[in-house]
Amino acid sequence: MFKFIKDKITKVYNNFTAKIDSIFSNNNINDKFFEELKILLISADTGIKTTEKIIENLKNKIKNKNISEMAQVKEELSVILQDILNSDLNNNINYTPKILLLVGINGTGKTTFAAKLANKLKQDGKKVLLVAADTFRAAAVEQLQEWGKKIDVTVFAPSKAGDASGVVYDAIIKFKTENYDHIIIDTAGRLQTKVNLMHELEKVKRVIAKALGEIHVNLSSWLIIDAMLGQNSFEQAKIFKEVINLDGAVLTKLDGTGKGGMVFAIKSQLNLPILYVSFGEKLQDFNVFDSKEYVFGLLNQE
Ligand SMILES: Nc1nc2c(ncn2[C@@H]2O[C@H](COP(=O)(O)OP(=O)(O)OP(=O)(O)O)[C@@H](O)[C@H]2O)c(=O)[nH]1
Ligand SMILES: [Mg+2]
Repeated sequence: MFKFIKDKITKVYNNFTAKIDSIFSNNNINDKFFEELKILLISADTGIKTTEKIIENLKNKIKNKNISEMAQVKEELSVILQDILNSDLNNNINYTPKILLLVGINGTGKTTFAAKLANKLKQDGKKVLLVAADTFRAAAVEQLQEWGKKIDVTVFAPSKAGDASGVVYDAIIKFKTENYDHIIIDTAGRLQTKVNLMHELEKVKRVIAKALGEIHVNLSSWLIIDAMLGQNSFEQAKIFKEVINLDGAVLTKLDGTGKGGMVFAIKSQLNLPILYVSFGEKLQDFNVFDSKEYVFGLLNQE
C-alpha cells in the first residue's frame, strides 16, 4: 500500500522530502536549523500553532535525550509527527460505516469520493446504496447517477427539486427494507457561513435517526477537505464540526498540491482523524490514510 500511495502523491513527497533532506544535510542542531524547519512546516500548510508545537517538542526531546546526531533528530521528528496523527485516536474508527454522510464546501470532491468508496464496497461484495441528497442541482444528481451506472451501484435520487431531508428519509427507509449493507449520502456543497444550509445538515441528521426508528445503526459524518485550499479549510471545518459533530475527515486532491502539512493541522487543530486520502479523479485514486506510511514518505525514511 505504501508504494502505491507514494507513487501517486509524489508531488507532495518530492517537494517536502527534497527540502527536508537539504535542511538536515546542511545544518547542525542550531537555531538556523530550527528556523528552516519551522519555515518548511509552515509553508507546507502545517499551520503556525501546530508547527510551534512540533518545534518545541523536538527541542525538548533533543535536550532530554542528549541527542547530537542529525539522523537521530530526524527519527525524533518522525515520532512527533506520527504521535500528532495518532493521538487520542478512537480505536473504534470505522472506515466502512453502514450509514455515511459526506459533507463539505463546494467542489471539494464529495461526489467523487462517494463513488470511489461505493465502488470499493461493491467490489468487496457489499450491497451499497448511493443517495443524491443534492436536491437543488439537477447536474449534481446526474453526476452521481453517472457514477452509479459506471460502478453498477443503485443511486437513490429525488424525483423533484426540494428538501434534502425528504430524500434522505425515503432513502433510509429503502436501506432498511431492502437490506442494504451500506448507504452513502452525498450532500450539496455548502459554505459554512450559509446558516440555512448548515441547519439543513442538522435536519438531515435528525431525519436519519427518525427514519431508522428502533434500529440501532451508527451514522458517521465525514468532512471532505480539499488539500489545495490549505489553511482556508480550517474555519470551514470548525463550523461544520460545531454544527454536525464530525467523525472524521477525507483529504482530497493531494495530487494537486506540493504541500503535505495539512494532515497535521487537521488532526491537531480540529482533532479530526483523517480516514482516507484521495489523489486523483479515477476510481482507484484513493486509499485509507496510514499515518506511519505518510510520515515515512514525507521524511524519506526506509
Ligand atoms: N486531481 C484531483 N481531482 C479531484 C479529486 N477528487 C475530486 N476531484 C475533482 O474535483 C472536481 C470536483 O469534484 P466533485 O466530486 O464533483 O466535488 P463535490 O464536493 O461533490 O462538489 P459539489 O457537489 O459541487 O460541492 C471534479 O472535477 C473531480 O474530478 C482528487 O483527489 N484529485
Ligand atoms: Mg457533489
